[in-house]
Amino acid sequence: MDKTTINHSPSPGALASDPKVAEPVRTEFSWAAARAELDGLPGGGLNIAWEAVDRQVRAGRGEATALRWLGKTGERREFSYAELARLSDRFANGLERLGVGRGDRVCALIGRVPDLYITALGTLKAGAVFCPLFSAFGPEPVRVRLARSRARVLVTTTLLYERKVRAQRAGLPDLAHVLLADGEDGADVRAFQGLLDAEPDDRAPPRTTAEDWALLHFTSGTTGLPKGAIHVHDAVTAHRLTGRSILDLRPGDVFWCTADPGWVTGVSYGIIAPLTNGATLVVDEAEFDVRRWYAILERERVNVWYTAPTAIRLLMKAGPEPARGHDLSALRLAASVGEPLHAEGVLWGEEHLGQPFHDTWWQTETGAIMIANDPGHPVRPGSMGQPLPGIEAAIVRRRPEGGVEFLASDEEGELALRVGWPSMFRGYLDDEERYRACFADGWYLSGDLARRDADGYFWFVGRSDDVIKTAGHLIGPFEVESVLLEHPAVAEAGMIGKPDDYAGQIVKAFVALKPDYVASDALRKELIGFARTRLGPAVAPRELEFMTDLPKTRSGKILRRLLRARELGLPPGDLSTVEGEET
Ligand code: 6R9
Repeated sequence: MDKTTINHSPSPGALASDPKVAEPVRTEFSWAAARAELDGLPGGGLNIAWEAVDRQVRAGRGEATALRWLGKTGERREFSYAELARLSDRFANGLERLGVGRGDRVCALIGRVPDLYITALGTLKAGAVFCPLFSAFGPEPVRVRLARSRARVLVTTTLLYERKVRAQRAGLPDLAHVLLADGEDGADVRAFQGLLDAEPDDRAPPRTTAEDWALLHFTSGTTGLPKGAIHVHDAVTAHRLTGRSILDLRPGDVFWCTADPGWVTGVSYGIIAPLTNGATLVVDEAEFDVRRWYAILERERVNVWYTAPTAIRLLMKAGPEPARGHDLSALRLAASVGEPLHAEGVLWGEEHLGQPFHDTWWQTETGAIMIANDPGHPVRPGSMGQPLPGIEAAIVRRRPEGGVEFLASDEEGELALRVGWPSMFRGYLDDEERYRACFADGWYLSGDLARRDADGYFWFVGRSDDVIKTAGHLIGPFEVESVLLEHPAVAEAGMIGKPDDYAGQIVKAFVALKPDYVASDALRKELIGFARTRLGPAVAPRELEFMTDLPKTRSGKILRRLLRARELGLPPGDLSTVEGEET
């Protein structure tokens, strides 16, 4: 069967005619077999960075290009697997000399530049924990994450340090070392390059075990501060496998993942999956730009492309003209993640890029792709696809007395996964209670609402909580609302996701003012500006509306559900349930 064929009809009959589709092959799968395909460390144990680069060098692929970096202003730099192995060894040596090792957190607050990749791999080799911070975060999200992770090292640039960290350094007692990618040694900082230069090229193999902590990814929930999801080195088993089986990555492939490594996709699939599969990683330092993106796809002869619905919608908005005239014949597979991908986007890919987008579903907590339109089956446009081999997914309802109840085909409920895959998060840092609340009866409860059709395909319905996805970034209401509440004019603040044609949702805030303040356009602008300075443009509200009072429960909790209903012009619903809503 042609793997790019789109099955336009979601009727069971259309699939039943194809035995490969009706009977997904998942019986022969075992995680132990997937793990056995990895190299492992010479003395036993497992290490993500070793599997990503040293494994390729040992397999005779040291001269192959691991990383092809495209600078904002046209520079190009290539790093072979052997070079990345050497540079990450040096960084690991440097960390060791600074006394940083097993379990210590190393944060990176830096754009898409080669030093970021060296930092990630070197940190993992040193047995420390790599924690990426999105470089477009403002000072407040950066401070919260540095403090919560108890970071010992921060790799950043002079500009980002001056703007977002320096003034708060006194409040970060654990932060012993700040390494500047573009800076000199100074009173409270060091030059990243200087640290590398002082170290030898080689190093004994890492000594990590499969269950040692490797990655810390902050993610947001409805309440409270961001949660640090902990992943272990064994996650590489799932990264490598899904890179091959879902993204179809083969040695020598040119792969472009457009996600920023400040978020989970940019690490799992922007670093680990492609390198462990021997692909060449294309990294573009610049932000989204329609013409630039088509030019990259063509010029770099990208074989496999992993991007997101916001970008796909922006390409669609630009129309077919910019795509025309580009030779995209190298493109073998296009895939999408992070937000709902509608059928139109899938079909548009087929028509204008020559490949349909394969939707994939996963989360920070799952660490790797769990549900997908895999390359071996026709895409079912609009559906997230089917659970991967080794993954058991179900649609459930939480029973009030505890435990879960399984729902029938086509019923909407919470998407749940049976625990036990290697890239499952092992905890939320310092928050055992929130971690435990994610599980019931041996199932991980995702917080997403979905349904499964009679053929076993999953369809996204929405979120069961108040987090929002804007341009693919997951934002928690608490972080935004608490910053607004710091402004002297603000008495109450509530945040919702407002539907948007391109970003999926935008952050919209509702604000009630303190008695002495009067709502005005100038004050609205001031509040948005205040939030942007503190939170950064990716997180701050794009819209802000004044209200006399925000809807609240009897205990005083803001009812964002009613703010959403108001925004969409929907009836507020049954107020008796609202009154009882205390969670
Ligand atoms: C990888 C990543 C996770 C949330 C997830 C869901 C949404 C992800 C999706 C999707 C619809 C898809 N999401 N993939 N929604 N269709 N194919 O994005 O991780 O940032 O933790 O976000 O993103 O709501 O729960 P993360």
